[in-house]
Amino acid sequence: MHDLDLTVVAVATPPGRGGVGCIRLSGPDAFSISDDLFRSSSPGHPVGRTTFGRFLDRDGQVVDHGYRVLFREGASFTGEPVAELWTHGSPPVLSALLEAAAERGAMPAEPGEFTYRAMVHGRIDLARAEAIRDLVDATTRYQAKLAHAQAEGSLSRTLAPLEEGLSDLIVRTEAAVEFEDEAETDLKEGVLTRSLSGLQEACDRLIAGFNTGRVFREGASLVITGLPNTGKSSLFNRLLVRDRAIVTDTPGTTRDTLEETIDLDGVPVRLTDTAGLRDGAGAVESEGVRRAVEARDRADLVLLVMDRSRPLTPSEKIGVEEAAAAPDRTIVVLNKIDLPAESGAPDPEAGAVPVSALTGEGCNRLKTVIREKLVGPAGSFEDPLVTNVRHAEALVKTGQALSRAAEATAAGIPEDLVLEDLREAMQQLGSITGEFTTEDLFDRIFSTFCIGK
Ligand SMILES: Nc1nc2c(ncn2[C@@H]2O[C@H](COP(=O)(O)OP(=O)(O)OP(=O)(O)O)[C@@H](O)[C@H]2O)c(=O)[nH]1
Ligand SMILES: [Mg+2]
Repeated sequence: MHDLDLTVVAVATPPGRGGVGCIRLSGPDAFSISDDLFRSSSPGHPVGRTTFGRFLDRDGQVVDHGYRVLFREGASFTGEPVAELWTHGSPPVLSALLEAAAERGAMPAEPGEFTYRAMVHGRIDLARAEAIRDLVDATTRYQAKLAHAQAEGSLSRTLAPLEEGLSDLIVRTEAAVEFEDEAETDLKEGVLTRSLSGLQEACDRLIAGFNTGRVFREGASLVITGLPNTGKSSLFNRLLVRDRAIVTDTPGTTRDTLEETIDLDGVPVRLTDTAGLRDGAGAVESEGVRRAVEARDRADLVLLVMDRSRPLTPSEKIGVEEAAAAPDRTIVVLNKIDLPAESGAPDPEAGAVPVSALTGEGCNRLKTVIREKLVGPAGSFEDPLVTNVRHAEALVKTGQALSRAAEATAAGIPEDLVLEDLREAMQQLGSITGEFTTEDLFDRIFSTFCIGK
């Protein structure tokens, strides 16, 4: 990140062409640099409203017309003086203005530099900054909703009383250690234990919500597997609502794995179609089978597809038993229910989902079952507050330090040693909002942002 005395510039709209494009300047010279790039009949620096005018390149030639919006120091996203230039979304116009701004001393902003500056100037904390990145990166509406709530401070507000409670406990323990003989500072029997268990419970609740939160944020992988010709590719196409995979009546049609993402009511699901599992196939198909097994073993959830119209093979019967033993990871799908069942064909087992990939019958129920396996029944969970792995890891470490402190207290270990664990817990909790964070971590986090944000 640049020195805050420097003014930075970037295109804030996505790369490519569009109706409008925006150049954003932030820093002490944002207004004056933008003056050199903009001609208008309205004089001065009217803040907070749009002014129409013409935009000039480095040689003073008009390149476009549009609007300038100025934000005063303390009243902008970054907290610094900001100038936004709204042009047509034309790449040559935007690059001419970037060049003109650079000529007048603006530095090209690094990824996430505007958000970084907003954080340094106290406009937002680190957790909210990361949520803004997640909002920009969201691929489903639900992801966007969760990220927006966090960008507005839902997580930071929840953590604030925990931080306060912990800090209060540290101060009181410090006083008890420092003034050992004074009755006033003595920690009453059980106070430390009770406070610690309250804090621990709050951490545990947040971590529990994370498991659901992570699926919404990062998505889940779903692999379709089964014997050749059971209708895996037909089901893949049906879930995708598009003829993506080749379907024929020749067993062994699919060779390589195929991957596409679908949005299951807000849950991004990476769907993989695989080669039918069988021994003794040729070299190409055998490689497909190897990849299929690898994909299946890595998946969050497996759809084990069987042809319901004919008897199950011995290996399918084993598959059904294995699925029953791991119901969280496998859904048995009995396909081709539109066909009459041969004698010996399986009865729909408990937990198995009957469908017809050909007609679509049962596919909506299958989607509901998939979603429930991944995030639980609709309405069974509250919107998770923690969706970010970094935050969850910090909470786990906070919880561990708190439980070490509780164990030490229970074992009658002197309070000055308990203090070390309490301070560690505070350090971990504070790293979420950025209160205790190193420059190095900031660099790592902000490098995952896009330029212009
Ligand atoms: N009647 C009926 N036929 C189906 C259904 N699903 C698939 N089929 C047919 O079954 C045959 C095999 O379908 P695919 O989707 O290619 O099967 P697959 O499991 O991907 O096969 P491989 O790629 O060879 O492993 C095709 O002729 C499909 O039209 C279904 O629900 N009902
Ligand atoms: Mg196939």
